[in-house]
Amino acid sequence: MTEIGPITTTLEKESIYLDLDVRQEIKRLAELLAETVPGLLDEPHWLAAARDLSCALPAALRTALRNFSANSGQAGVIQIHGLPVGPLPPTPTSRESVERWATVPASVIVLCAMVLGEVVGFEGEKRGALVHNVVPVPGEERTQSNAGSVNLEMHTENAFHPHRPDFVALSCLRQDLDGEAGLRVASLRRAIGLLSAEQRRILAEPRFRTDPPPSFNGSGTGVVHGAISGAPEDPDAQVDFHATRPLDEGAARAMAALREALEAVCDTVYFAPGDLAIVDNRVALHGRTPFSPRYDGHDRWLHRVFVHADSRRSRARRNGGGHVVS
Ligand SMILES: O=C(O)CCC(=O)C(=O)O
Ligand SMILES: [Fe+2]
Repeated sequence: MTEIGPITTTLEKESIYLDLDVRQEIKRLAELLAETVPGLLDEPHWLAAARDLSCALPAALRTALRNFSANSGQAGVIQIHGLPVGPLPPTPTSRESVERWATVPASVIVLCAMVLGEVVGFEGEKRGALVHNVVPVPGEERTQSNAGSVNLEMHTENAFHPHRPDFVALSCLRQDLDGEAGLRVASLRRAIGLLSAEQRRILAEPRFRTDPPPSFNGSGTGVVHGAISGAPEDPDAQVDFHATRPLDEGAARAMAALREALEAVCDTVYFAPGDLAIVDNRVALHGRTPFSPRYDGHDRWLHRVFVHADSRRSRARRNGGGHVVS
């Protein structure tokens, strides 16, 4: 049986370094999937093949992902290093960029995501595509979207949505040349102990409102909700520091304290090509540092995939039982 390198479960983060033979096996499976008819990521037949092949991933990788899905740990994020990328075209620069073709890197992220559950897209976001390109877009620099390059505020992904992703997978195809762009991740599991009982009580009350982000092109409606919910000692988070508004002064103070606590425990991930980070969107928030795109074909390029751990829950919002949530 193949082995993988050290699994470090430090308080910092969980990082997995793949051995050469494991990497070769993943590459073989990704190439096989990339060649699977019709070679289109959003097709049910291709997705079925991806699901089957994800079961054939090297056991050590599957084990790490399966354990992460059961308990994402204090950090709420896992990093896997050394995945295949292959030759790349220039980094796209268009708005709403998505991957529709089953390339090797798109196949890799879908294979890993399928171990955690079902991949999903949102009708109001990038036309429901399952694999998104996270790239800087000219003219979008100052937007609070993943096409921007100013500081991207910490957020629960699609915080307004009742079926927001359970996991957000981000893989790196190309890193930014200046090494400035970092994925920021802050776990509520680490931050919760920094808040008073009174702050936690307020945060759990429906005193916050979140509207859909700009990427949803104005579709969807806002919701009033608690910023934290569930087990008091290990709550879920539902907050976007750009899109969520406190509805009264007490809520504003509690939200500011939450922000400070999350900042105090925040970690920054600087990707290299072949790195994959998976954020547990229930317990960790993420954002991005500012950086300086050049739009010369060599800019930072990530793929992004959303996962539902239990896709049955969103069935009423998935037309025809497909992978796109309304
Ligand atoms: O660019 C990044 O590192 C993360 C951007 C982001 O929040 C996202 O794509 O969901
Ligand atoms: Fe995000």
